[in-house]
Amino acid sequence: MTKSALQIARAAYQPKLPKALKGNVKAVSGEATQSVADQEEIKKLFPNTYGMPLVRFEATAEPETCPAMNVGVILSGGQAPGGHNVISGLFDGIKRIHPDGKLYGFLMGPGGLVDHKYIELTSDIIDEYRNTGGFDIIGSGRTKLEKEEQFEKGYEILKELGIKALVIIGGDDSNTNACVLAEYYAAKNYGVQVIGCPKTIDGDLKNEMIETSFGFDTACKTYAEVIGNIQRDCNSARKYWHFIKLMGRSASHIALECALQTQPNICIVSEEVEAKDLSLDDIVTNIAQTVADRAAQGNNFGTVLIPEGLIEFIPAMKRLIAELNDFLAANADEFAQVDKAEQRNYIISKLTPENAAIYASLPEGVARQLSLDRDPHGNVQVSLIETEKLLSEMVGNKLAQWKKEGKYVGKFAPQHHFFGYEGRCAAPSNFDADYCYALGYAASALIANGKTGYMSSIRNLTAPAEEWIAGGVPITMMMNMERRHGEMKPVIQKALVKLDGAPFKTFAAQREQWAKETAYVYPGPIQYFGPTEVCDQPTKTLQLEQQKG
Ligand code: FBP
Repeated sequence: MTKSALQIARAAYQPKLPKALKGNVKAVSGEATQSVADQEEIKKLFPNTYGMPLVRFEATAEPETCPAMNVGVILSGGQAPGGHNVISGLFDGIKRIHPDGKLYGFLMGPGGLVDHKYIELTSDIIDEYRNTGGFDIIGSGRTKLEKEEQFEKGYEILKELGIKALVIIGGDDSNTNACVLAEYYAAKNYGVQVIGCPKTIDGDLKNEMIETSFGFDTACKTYAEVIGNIQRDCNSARKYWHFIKLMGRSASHIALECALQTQPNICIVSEEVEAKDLSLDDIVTNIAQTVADRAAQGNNFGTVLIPEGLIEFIPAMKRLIAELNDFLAANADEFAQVDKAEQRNYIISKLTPENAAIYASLPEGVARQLSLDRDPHGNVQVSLIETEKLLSEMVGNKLAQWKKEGKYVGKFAPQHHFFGYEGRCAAPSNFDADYCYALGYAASALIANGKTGYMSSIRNLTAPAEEWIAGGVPITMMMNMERRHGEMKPVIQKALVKLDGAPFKTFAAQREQWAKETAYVYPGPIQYFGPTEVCDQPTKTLQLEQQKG
């Protein structure tokens, strides 16, 4: 395989580990935990894994006596930079505990466990993937592990391979499933532990104990580089308005982080749209006003960042989507029989009058996108909705109207972008390379200490890696009850942007200035070698949340 010069140099990078994981490790238990909400219901659903204590690792001089352990690993859901380092950290951790330990990778996501598709990950394979982006070492998939028969099929192969523990690297939904599986195996006394790892570029799997999900750092830096490049182009030619949609599912963390890094003219934050009960027309009017104000100063150019989940946060649209989600979950088969040309009318005839009216008023393309297949977790696939085009079209119409009324003089030429896949497999930044390696290493220590139903946790992330705190958090601690597929289910609470949090407040304090002036910042590409202030900085979000921004 031909490798780039960076790939070759990067293969030799040795990720930094927290002090506590550098030698022999001792697990120290903290206080018992409880779920963030709905304690009684969650406790009833997870009798074997509820209320376990937090675990923190400490360095010790005492020898560890864990025998060789066989471990299985699964990559679940969307790619996120650093996944290969979680696996290499896990591998190195298993081998440190006992050189005869083995790591098996289940192929193409959770489906590999159910279908018994796996490979043994040897040191030759692992060495090929150290510090690289992507999930291609074993592939990923979105099969949802939720049925007893899947758990049993999985157990068959785990037993056959003598696997003591399974590590599931995934987002909130996959870690919820990891917890359900841990509970199931514990209830059945199967002797298989299940450990989760917090993955997702979206940044929405975080809480008091999980400071950030891996991949967010690299993905945001990759998008911010390209947004910076667009802004420099924009400020050079001075003739385009760039509408840039950013991945992130429901949460706006990616858009907000990119805004903090690049200072665009406009950044929409879905969580604010919802809190202020803004309509689609309000959003369009706000953008058009900024375009008009800048045009009045002779600036017919600018940038608008749009989080991909925006549509779901416009309250009227949210009500419509919630009804559509429930309706399509309950009537999937009937809907599949409806002729494509008739689907729009069919949906209109089935919705409540308020939602039917909104659905009918949407441009054809957007209406169609809203009724497309859900992902296996029952979510609308927001990345398929072309909000950047919807908004620019509506802004263009409004400006044309204002022009007629003599309220606007200027030129409006939009360009559209969607950044998502461009960043999900980037070579992990030093931060993600170190963080992921430590997460994998900590997962091996959790397994050696007999833990199940825990998520690997590395904290104190704005300090140098040496001082990071390694441990584990019971997954039930992060859970609450939410409506999914029309039913109340225990799930890990999604972390949306907090409007009273430092990242949003810092943005809100400066955005008027960014709208009027051209205050662009050009972050440039991720640097892997060089001075620490260029190479090792965590995201602005993390720095501001920990008050170091
Ligand atoms: P995860 O929650 O699985 O990490 O998803 C990340 C993500 O990139 C989202 O930002 C995006 O909405 C979605 O995956 C796209 O899904 P797909 O990879 O199936 O196109």
